[in-house]
Amino acid sequence: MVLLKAVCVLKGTGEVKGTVYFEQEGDGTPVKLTGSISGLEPGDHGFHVHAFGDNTNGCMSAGPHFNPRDVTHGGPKDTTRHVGDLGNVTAGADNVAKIEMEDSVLSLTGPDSIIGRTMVIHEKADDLGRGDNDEITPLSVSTMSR
Ligand SMILES: [Cu+2]
Ligand SMILES: [Zn+2]
Repeated sequence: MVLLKAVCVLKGTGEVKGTVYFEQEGDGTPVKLTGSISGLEPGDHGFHVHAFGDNTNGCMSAGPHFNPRDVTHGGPKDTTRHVGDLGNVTAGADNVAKIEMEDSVLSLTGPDSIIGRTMVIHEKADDLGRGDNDEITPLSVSTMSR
């Protein structure tokens, strides 16, 4: 099986920047995400894949969360969630969020592929569908590539 790889270089407003690497052993296997994002306020920040690769105008052009099955928003561990729902990343006192997660819903291949879509890191935390904070200010929107 060929190891699939992708990378997203995040360049945000102000100081926010980072790199996220994606690896997957093939269709139907979990995707490993590693990397880090710096320049963040300490605390939780919403982290999603949005539907379109157009990052020219923030979430206006990147569209809603990538949601090929047309279901409701959730957290990464919920059975009902958008494919693009990765929940939150947490920045420490050094303003850096280390990314080390595995996700079995999104993919680098097939109908749930996130390649060519947009990764968004938000100013505020994602309430994972349990509250009413809907779309939150993006700090960085960057297109994923192989
Ligand atoms: Cu988002
Ligand atoms: Zn969502």
